[in-house]
Amino acid sequence: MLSGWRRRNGIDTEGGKRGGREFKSSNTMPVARPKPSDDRVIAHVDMDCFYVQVEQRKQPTLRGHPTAVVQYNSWKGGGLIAVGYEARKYGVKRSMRGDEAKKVCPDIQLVQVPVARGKADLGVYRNAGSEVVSILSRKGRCERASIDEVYLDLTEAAETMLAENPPERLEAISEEALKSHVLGLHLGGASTRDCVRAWFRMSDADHRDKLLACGAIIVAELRHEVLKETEFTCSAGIAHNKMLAKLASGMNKPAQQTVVPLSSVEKLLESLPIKKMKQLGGKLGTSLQVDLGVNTVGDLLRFSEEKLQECYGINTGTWLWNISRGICGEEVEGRLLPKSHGSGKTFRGPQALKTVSSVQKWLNELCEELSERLLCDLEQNKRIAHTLTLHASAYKLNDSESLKKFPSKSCPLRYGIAKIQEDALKLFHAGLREYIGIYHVRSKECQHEWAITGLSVSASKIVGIPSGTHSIMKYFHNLNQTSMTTSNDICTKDAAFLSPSGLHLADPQIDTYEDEARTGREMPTLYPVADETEVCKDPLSSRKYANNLDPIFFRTKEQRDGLTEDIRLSCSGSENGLVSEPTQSKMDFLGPGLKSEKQKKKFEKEKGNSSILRFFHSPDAYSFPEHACLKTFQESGASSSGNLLQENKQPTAGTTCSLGRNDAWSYKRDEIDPTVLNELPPEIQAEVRGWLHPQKRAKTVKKGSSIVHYFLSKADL
Ligand code: DCP
Repeated sequence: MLSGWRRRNGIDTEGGKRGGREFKSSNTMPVARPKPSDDRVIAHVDMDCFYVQVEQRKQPTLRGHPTAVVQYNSWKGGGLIAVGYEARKYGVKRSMRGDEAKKVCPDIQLVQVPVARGKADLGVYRNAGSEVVSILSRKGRCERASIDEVYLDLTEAAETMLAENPPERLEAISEEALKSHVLGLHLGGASTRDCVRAWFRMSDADHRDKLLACGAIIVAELRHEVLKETEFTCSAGIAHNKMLAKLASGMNKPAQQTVVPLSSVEKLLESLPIKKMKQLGGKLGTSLQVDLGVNTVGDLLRFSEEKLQECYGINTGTWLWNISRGICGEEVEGRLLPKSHGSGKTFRGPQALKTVSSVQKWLNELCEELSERLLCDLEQNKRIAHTLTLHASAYKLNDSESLKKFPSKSCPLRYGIAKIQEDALKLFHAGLREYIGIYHVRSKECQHEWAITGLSVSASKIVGIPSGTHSIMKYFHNLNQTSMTTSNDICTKDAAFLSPSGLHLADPQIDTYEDEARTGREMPTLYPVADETEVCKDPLSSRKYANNLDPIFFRTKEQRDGLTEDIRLSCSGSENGLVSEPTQSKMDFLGPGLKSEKQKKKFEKEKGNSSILRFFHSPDAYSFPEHACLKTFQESGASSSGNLLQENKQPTAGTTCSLGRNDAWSYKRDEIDPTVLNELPPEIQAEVRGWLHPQKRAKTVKKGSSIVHYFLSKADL
């Protein structure tokens, strides 16, 4: 009998491949044979009980008290998602409900996760994570791996230190560094601290060990800086590759660091339970146990690479062969920003969604959040996402096969809340059709055939926009045209094929990656749940095991924002007024006048920072109001080119001009920040300037270069 993983991934009992093709699975590791990597210095830094520390920093009175952070739902005191170390001493665990935690630790302080749009709002944690990342990235290449985890490549810094200021020549080694745990160090009667000092100062040590010693000193310094500047403690692992560093960072917590010299690797892996290894906590790990009798990583050494490939495919087989020897060629990616954004929510037990309208309501909320985060990303980092993906978990009512997975669906991402919402709903319908069958979708009874227990939307394939606003404009122009072609006939595809490695899950970055990785934290259920108790029992293990199970766990927090949406004054600001207060948006300078002194001041302050992005920020500024815009331009004669033009009927100075939606597009000419025009392409600048100042208006504007043409796709002209 095959275990689930092998059966699902097309491996037969003899270990061959079914169907004549190599399987692709969520557990296929994207591995080429790694280059020898034992001269690198890699650190993995992990914040200690991260959400708790963030809450304690917000409320310093919580410091020193047993504290835990609970999910916002009130059932049995809410689900614990982070437990402080003081509370852990009493036996409080993340798998507990608040009420249970109170029983074992009556003094425990339970802090609620902030809530927005009916779901957890992790913005405060995300921002705190960014603070830490900005400090940790000071000494080398830094990869933000999740909301509270970072990989650092400190090879260069360690080499420089070794060349210029090696540990044996240091007058003093910091206390923090001396507290390091160095695996495999023989104490020989001396105190640990003395042994560590001796290890650091060993001038005749192996070059690779010396590099690690330098790395450990650097990491201790960085951790100290994090503490000083943010008040957060973190733990770290220092090794020659990412896998070993990650393994080590969890070995001694909180506020400690562990070093893995090359000579200690074999021993470390020999007895390491297979399921403790990253990527092996789920079905693949189970398959190794059940099918191959592998219980520790060291047990894998019994199998040849060919055998492992035969059992699990080329990539996974090679990856397994490598990890059993402590080999990992994965580079630390220089990436401080998320690879994707996502927003998701679980609907447990009776909260499961059973109608399309309830799904749509929640999708709208999730898309709004996603859109908002995409807008922040665009504005702050000049990045744009290309792919929208919908993940859902569901079960079929009265169906013994209800474990069937709801297919994830993707399509090109169109900016704008409404577009994202519209596309997400289409993706949902596409998934539903596949999930329950077209016949059932059409039948009237389908309303009660399925239930959705988790929904998430995510935005991926995020790339930087080439510098220069002209490029930005071009970028969006092209994007818009693409959108136009797909909007009516959304082309969905399985999310699984988004990544070059076949599946999102196949990418080891995904499960550790930043916010999205923690997506699962909002959706800790994998499978249909009839019993809420069951679901809530172990959010941690659900999340961790989910890494190998269900894509929905990886992507809860992505999002896209909308250039067309109304935005808040601050991306990280309050949740209010996303759509209700267009006049408070950064587009005030295009809005119907400044309402108050405060607003005026803000406008003055922001004037110099004016950006074309503000233009897009206005409600429906980009994607939607094409026709409205066209109409009003025509009416006002604003454009001088093409058949859209009429004679000069430009508004006179000081009058209000409507560019479409009166509430958001009216403006007083004098209130327009001229710097925004500089960001438009030259030919458009000329046109707009002419339109604002008729007397200076350019006489000729190339046909087809009007602002209307600029913003509209050909299809609309
Ligand atoms: N988290 C969550 N839901 C989960 C698990 C975690 O929302 N099921 C959040 C809260 C955690 C943060 O992610 O504080 C980081 O998770 P970790 O697994 O790194 O655990 P902690 O940082 O809380 O503790 P540790 O010190 O053991 O790393």
